[in-house]
Amino acid sequence: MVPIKRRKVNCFVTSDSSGDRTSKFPGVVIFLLERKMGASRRAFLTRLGRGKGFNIEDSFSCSITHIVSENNSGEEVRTWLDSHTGGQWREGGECRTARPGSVHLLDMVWYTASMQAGSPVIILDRHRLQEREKPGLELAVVSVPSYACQRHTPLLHHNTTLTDALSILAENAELSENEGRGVAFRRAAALLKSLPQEVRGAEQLRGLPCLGEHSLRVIKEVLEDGVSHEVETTTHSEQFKAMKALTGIFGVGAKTADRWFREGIHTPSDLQRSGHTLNRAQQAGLQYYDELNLPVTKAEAVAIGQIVERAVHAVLPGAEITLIGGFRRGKQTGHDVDFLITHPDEGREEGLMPKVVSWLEAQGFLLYQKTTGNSYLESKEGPARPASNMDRFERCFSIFRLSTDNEGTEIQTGTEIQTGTEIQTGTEIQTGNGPQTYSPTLTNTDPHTHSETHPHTHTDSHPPPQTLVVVGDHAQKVSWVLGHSQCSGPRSWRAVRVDLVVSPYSQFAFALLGWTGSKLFERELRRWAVHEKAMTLSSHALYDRKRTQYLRASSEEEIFTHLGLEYIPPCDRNA
Ligand code: 8GT
Ligand code: MN
Repeated sequence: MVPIKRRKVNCFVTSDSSGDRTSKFPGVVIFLLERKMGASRRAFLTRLGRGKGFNIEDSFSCSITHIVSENNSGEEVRTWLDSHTGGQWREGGECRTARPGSVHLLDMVWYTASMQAGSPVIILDRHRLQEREKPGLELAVVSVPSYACQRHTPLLHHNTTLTDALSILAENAELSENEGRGVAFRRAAALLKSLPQEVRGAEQLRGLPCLGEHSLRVIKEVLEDGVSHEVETTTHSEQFKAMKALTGIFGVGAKTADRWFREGIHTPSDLQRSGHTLNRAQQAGLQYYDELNLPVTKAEAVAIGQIVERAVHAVLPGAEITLIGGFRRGKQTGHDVDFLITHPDEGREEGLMPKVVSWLEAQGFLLYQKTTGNSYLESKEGPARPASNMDRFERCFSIFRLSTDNEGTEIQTGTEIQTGTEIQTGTEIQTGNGPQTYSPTLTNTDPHTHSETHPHTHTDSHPPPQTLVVVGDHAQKVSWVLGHSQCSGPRSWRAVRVDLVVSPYSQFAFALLGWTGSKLFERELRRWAVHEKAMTLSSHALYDRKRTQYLRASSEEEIFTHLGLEYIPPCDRNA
């Protein structure tokens, strides 16, 4: 510990000494620390900065906002300042009390970048002075387990700049159908999301699993330069932009989008003009393109949950409905809403989906739906690996018509949807813009408007559609988006993608685990099961290949136990 000397030295001036020098950048008052820099280099850098209109002070004073040093750690600079200003530079010192706000302790890289830019650049993490590596940091890092399903991965984490960069490369690889490469980037990103602190230097990554050569290169580039050249090139590439836009159409996968791209189709409008024959899903995807690319809020998810609940209970009282997918992991928005439906009396759930769909269609809640039947059968050999990750539950891919109107008669269902994350209906839901009150209301809407916008699933014999209503800022945003879409004008409802899955009660825990995500977390669970436990995990069952038997479970916790894993709650599965 360096004793803090309560003395003023001649380089510390308490008055604002910057007043007599004009600056192009008010609010930025720089002090170059001579320590390790040397007097002549300091003089040169001072002249350079002043020549570009920067305010650079010769002595330290209360007006200093940016302290720049070279080859010093944060600790060294703080020690120097403590001993030369008697602690006055610190927040809480007299100096700072007179002029609140903390001083930026910066490395020379910030100064040289600002000189190059001709103005003070935004302070990035790599511009700040590095702290000396704390003992134990690497130890903590080395103990990070290598499977994402062994780690806690919260929604909010410390390394978003790095994970955003890696996610773009993952997305690009997936759009190019390079699955292996996509997974490698996703694993690297997932590892960074699970770290308890921000990564400031590549040396902190020593000994960490999941970081391949390519990912490491990108991470280092972002740490050093703030951006990655490859990520920049990707985001600006015509192909990436087109592939994103085209796969953003519901019903369009990477293969189809790539074929269209090669034909010169880059946007949904190009596709519309092309005269291509589209299947029913793609037609709906194109028709509701803007809305389906607008995030679904939690409030909207809850409102849809109420509709689903009414539909399910109308045809099978006692059935249980659970909100799954990203919303169960605590996400505030999603690209769709996923529900899992079951009934405690095994067998009662059979054939449920067509009845639920009929009810929803009759009430005018569906703009599109495609239902697939249950094709799962346990075999002696164990669950066969499906050709894709698709499971074989009774499932309905749909597009709901959710009212954003403010009028109507309020209804109370008095029941709750199970979410696992305790999202309750009828409660205040916090959004970025303050509390959003949910008042689901039942309204009759104009059947004419409806049949015009949806030619596929409705006939004139249907009664006027009814919709639940979402009230709040989002409703305005929807209207705005629609006002700029190909629709004839703003309207009082939006389209939302909804997935419904029906599971037999005995498979419910597996379905719940399999459908909660994230996709990478699920992939890692299955990889762990196969490679570490000689088991096969699916959304239907867990099969022990050594004991040649299925392992039953009635909760997610039991499945984690069978797999020899610590239980990870849904909010920590955001890998
Ligand atoms: P979102 O906010 O973008 O909607 O995020 P999400 O809810 O996490 O993603 P999603 O694409 O809606 O998928 C929800 C979960 O369901 C994911 O964990 C995904 O792995 C899983 N899932 C599918 N399709 C299938 C499937 O066919 N079978 C199983 N078992 N899981 C699936 O998306
Ligand atoms: Mn989802």
